Amino acid sequence: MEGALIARDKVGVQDFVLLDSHTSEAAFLNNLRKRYQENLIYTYIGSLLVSVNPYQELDIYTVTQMKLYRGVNFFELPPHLYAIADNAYRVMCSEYNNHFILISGESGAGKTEASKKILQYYAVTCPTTEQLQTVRDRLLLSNPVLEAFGNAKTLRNDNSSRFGKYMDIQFDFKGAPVGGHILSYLIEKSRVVHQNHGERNFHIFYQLLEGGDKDLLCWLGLERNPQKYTYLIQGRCAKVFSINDKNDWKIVRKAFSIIDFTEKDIEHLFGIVASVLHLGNIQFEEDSNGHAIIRDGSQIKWISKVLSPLNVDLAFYARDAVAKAIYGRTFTWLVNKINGSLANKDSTQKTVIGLLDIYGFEVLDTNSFEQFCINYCNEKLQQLLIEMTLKAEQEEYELEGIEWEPIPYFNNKIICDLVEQKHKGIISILDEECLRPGEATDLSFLEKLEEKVGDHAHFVTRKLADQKTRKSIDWVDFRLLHYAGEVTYCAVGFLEKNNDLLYRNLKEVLCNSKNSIIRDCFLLSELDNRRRPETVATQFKNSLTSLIEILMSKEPSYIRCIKPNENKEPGKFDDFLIRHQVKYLGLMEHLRVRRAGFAYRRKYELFLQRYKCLCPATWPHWHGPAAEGVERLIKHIGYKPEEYKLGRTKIFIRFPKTLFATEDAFEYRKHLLISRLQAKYKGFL
Ligand code: AOV
Ligand code: MG
Repeated sequence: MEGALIARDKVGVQDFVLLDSHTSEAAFLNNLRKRYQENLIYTYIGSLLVSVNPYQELDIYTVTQMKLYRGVNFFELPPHLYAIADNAYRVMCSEYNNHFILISGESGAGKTEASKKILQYYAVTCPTTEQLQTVRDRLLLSNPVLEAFGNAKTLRNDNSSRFGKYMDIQFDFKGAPVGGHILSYLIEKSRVVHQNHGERNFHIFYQLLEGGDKDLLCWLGLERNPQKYTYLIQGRCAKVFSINDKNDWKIVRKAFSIIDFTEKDIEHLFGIVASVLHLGNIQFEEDSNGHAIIRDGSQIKWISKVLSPLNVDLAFYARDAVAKAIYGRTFTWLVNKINGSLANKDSTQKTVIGLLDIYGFEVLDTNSFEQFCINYCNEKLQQLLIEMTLKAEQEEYELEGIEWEPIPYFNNKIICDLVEQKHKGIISILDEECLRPGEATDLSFLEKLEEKVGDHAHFVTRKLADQKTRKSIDWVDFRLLHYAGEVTYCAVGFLEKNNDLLYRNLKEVLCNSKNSIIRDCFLLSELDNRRRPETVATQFKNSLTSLIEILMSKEPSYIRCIKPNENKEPGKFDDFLIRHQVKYLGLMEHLRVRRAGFAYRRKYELFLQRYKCLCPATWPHWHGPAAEGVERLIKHIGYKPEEYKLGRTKIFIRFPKTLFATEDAFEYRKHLLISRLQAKYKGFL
């Protein structure tokens, strides 16, 4: 509070709610820019934190800083991730309830960094014992392992999360972190076999080649040069300036030993990574019957046998399907393995703080099924945020008996419905087409879309493009008007990726593998199961539905991350880009809701505690109920009836200027009291 007042002009206000001009977008951006230029990347909107990616190391994540925020009231220090983390933690400890911190924003905005910093904060500041050190280390080191296997360089972000992650940190009754559990969502396994220009495969491949010692590579039959591997060269950027694969490899190796992987596990895991690379190098040619045969017999031989009746195109397709299946399931195995090591075996009740860090909204040159899923996931989280913030606000007014006028906002439920509605939504239509093997194609899927959702306000295909947006659209594309902007999806591959089928005989081979991880991933019982497995999109939809349920049962905190420019450059505040994000993240609406009549609210006790020196009746002590004390106090300092409302437990102040005036009076009074004291004790000082 004080900080905000003193520094208001120089570095903007630290809470947008306190912007004294009206809540215009220009004023909002101005404040954000002012602060960003001073390297103040965090600003509040009430209790929500807005973060702008600094793209440089700032000196604000030290242990000293962590300790500073420990146990301190939310608004007493400059805005910080740590304040959000600490607040959730303190409420959890005192009210013994579960929390989650939702970190959202587009690709490259800083979500993963924020989630890691919060985890570090808990690791450093929470009470611990020697015994619990291992849990702490495992929690921390699960990150580099999952990032190695689940993150990759994309055009938007050099360390882009290609899977969604929700991590519960479990605390005992003393507030010590005693365990954890991770849920992962839909890893983008198509990246294993294909990367766009300027992008890489998952980090682990490069780490292994760059960092693995000679003996290991020799044992795996690998060469150090990534250029030798088909699966690593399509993006034409095996080396990335900002990534030190060799160093990261060391961290991952160390993490494995701490997370309790046996030498056998590690051996098998790298065996899998290597065999994916080998698979990618298998080339086929036609024999005299038009069947595929392997060009170079020295590569993995078994695949030749099981693929022999296929033609060359199908053989390549099957090869890639195996690589994707192996990698995707190994990733799930990895998450399970980490969960085993984080599991807390004792049955005493625990409370949790969940950290949600998913892949951000993304628009690429060509957007495929993966972007469709990622962007749908972001729609769902936006929807959750809208519901929970508005709901929470509404409930607060109701609870406090204050009249409430709803604020208009864009509700993206309409887009969520377009995607997920039973029978009518895009996923249902896609699933229906997947049920017509041999007949349906990506194009028939497009036609069905046009037929069934063609008149939806957020849907455009080529036929409809001219009427709706005038922007041209290719004949294999469809366009969705997402909350965060328009995205044109190329329908090619949607059916195949949604079906995600693997030839039965390939599965059989994998079920009988000598590699124990592969055997764990491909169970023989799967072969007996004649039921059609759920499609990828439906599985994803169901997992998101249960995620939302998990989150709705917990107390929320929100961090909204903003990407300042497209060039990953420090200090560059791209007005156009940021304005767009401020808009679609709904930050202005959030601010308006927050200020809906009442910009500021405080519990009677806290308000009285701070300002009691402004009224002779309450200073130095007020012995009655706090609410009555506040009433006396504000009467004395002359609040007009339209400036405030008294709720059941809190005072609600309508205009920031009222509060500023009170705050200024408080500062003046404080100085006066201090100088009086100084004068009185002059002789002693
Ligand atoms: P994301 O998680 O939001 O994107 P990251 O957290 O990976 O984005 O951030 C992208 C990059 O920005 C990082 O690798 C850092 O270089 C830089 N960065 C982000 N936050 C900070 C910070 N607080 N301090 C310094 N540098 C930072 V994605 O996962 O692509 O949606 O799928
Ligand atoms: Mg990320």
